[in-house]
Amino acid sequence: MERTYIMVKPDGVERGLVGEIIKRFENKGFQLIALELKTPKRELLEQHYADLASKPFFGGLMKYMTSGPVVAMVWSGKGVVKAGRVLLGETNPLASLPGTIRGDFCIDVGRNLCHGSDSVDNAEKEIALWFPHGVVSHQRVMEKLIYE
Ligand code: YYY
Ligand code: MG
Repeated sequence: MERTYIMVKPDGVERGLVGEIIKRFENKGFQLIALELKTPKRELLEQHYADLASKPFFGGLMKYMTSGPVVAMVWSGKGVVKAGRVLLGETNPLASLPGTIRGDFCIDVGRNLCHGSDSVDNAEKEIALWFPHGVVSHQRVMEKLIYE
């Protein structure tokens, strides 16, 4: 089954929106297969955001992302990478539709509450980075109620 890496950023944890974000993925029918509250070191975040290292906002992004604990999660399900990005909304919250997490709960791009992998390949890389000891999933009893 497809997997994605979803992270509640420090502002989302601080604002008490962890449950709200989890609820949206649960309501959709996706399965939570790993979760950890972590205070990541800058080195881990530099690896996670390696493709953005040359961007002018990179310093601010590192400061934001190391400002407090994050909630690291792995979710699984059919099409979960793309659908997870739809649940999150656009990178810029002001361009995100109401009904999405960023559309409903935030304004600035540098305080956009949550992260979601942008491709299946990157999802697997991010899962390996954030959960180096691996992730085990179990077969849900209710699977037949979600998938035809
Ligand atoms: O995948 P996503 O989080 O939607 O956007 P990315 O282009 O990967 O950028 C990662 C992260 O960087 C974004 O969530 C906020 C921050 N950022 C920023 O602060 N300013 C920008 N102009 C673009 C991105
Ligand atoms: Mg991204």
